[in-house]
Amino acid sequence: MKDKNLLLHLGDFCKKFDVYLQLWSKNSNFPDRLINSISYINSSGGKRIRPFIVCQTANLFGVNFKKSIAAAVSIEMLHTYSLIHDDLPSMDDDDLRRGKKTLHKKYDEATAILTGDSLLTESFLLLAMNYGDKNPNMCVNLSLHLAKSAGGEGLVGGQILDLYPEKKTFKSMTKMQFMKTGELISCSAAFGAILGNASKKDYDNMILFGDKIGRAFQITDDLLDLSGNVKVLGKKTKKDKKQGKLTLVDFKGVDKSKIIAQQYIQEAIELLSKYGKKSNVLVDLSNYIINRSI
Ligand code: GRG
Repeated sequence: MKDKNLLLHLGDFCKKFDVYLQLWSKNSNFPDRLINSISYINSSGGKRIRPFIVCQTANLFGVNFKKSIAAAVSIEMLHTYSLIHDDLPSMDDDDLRRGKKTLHKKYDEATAILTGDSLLTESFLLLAMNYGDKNPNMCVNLSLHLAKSAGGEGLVGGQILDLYPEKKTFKSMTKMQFMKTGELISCSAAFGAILGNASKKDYDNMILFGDKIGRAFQITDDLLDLSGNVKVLGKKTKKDKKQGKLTLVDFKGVDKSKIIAQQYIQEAIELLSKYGKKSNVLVDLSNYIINRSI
């Protein structure tokens, strides 16, 4: 029942959010081909979990949608770039994403690379344009956090380790997965604290909250890859096995992996308890992260 409420809430958010995403991820000075490729990828669906986390965590600190939306769009643009590049032939080589053709299949490889490059670059421009004048300190903090989560210590580093593992141990696998998936989810929660000028304690709390749900998100992703439905998921399944990639499930088994994900979510929910009723939506979102089928 709570999942149903959350999905209604998330659905309403997506409707409002997508208007800004379409508006801010491109402009009329871009070449038509780029405008079209960005429009295509933006309208291909996506759960919008990261921007939802930004706006909901910002709300904990009294920040409204109007002030948090640019940061939320910035994170989603960066996330979209990472999906486009991950699908490329030189990386995961996928032809299906969100139930539609991947960008390089719809257009070509060069267009897909450049569309990703544009979204990555413009995500930082968006932060500068929306927060730079009004609050330079906040803008620096948002940019710093996003750059660290997206660069060699985060997404890009995680992707390198995924393609070229240094070791095949449990520790290195979990580290790689957190860099690839967890860092940006944790950054989304940190954004809420930064936007709300939260105390250091609350900032650390949000990072930890994001860390826990990020880990649970990845485990659920691995479980869905194993047993999910291609039509529902909108992407190919059983890829980890085919590509010889190790996941938590290989080390712990399906049942134990589900228990571990559940434990992370329990710990995440405990971190929200100090915010009272204001955090109800985030509690529901945390539960949804492990119950989702897409
Ligand atoms: C290319 C720098 C670079 C990084 C790629 C995104 C990524 C790193 C890899 C994608 C592979 C993958 C399936 C990772 C698992 C977690 C993940 C990021 C899933 C996709 O996120 P969702 O489920 O996607 O939020 P939607 O489509 O809902 O936006």
